[in-house]
Amino acid sequence: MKIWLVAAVLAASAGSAFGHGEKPHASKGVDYSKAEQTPFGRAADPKNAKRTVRVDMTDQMRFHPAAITVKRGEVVRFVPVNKGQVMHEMVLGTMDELKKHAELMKKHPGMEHDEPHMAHVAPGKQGEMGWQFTKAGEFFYGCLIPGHFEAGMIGKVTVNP
Ligand SMILES: [Cu+2]
Repeated sequence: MKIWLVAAVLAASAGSAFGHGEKPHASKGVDYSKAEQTPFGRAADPKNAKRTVRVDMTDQMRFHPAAITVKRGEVVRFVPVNKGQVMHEMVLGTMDELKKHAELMKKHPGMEHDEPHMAHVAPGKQGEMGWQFTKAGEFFYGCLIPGHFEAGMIGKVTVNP
C-alpha cells in the first residue's frame, strides 16, 4: 500500500517536472537531482553553471552563435534571445532526435510541449535553460517551429572529452 503511494507521488512529480506544456520554461519547478540522463546529457540547475552562453535567434532562421564548444561535464546556462518577430525555440538533442521531432512538429503544428532541454521564446523575449553535457561528441540545437529547422535553424555543440 505504502509503496504504491510513493510510486504515485513520484510519477506525479516527474510528470510535472518533465511533462508537456505546464511550465513557462525549463528552469522552473524542475528537480534537477532527478533529471534523467539522455544521450546528450542531463538537465542542470542554471545556477550551477560557470558559463552563460547567449544565443540569438533571428527570423533569418539562424542561431548566433551557430556553434559552441564545451568540455564534458560542463554545466552551461543557455540564454536564448528571440530577436525576431515570430516565435522561436531552442531544442537540444542529437541530430536524429531533432530530425524526428521536426517531422512530428510538421504533422502537429499546434503541438505544445516543454521539457528541460527546450526553451520556447516569444518575440523580444529571452529564455533560460541549464544543461550538463555528460557525454563527449557532437550534439545540436534546433528550432523546431515548423519550417525553421528545414530552413537551417540549427546549431552545433561540440563536447570535448
Ligand atoms: Cu525558429
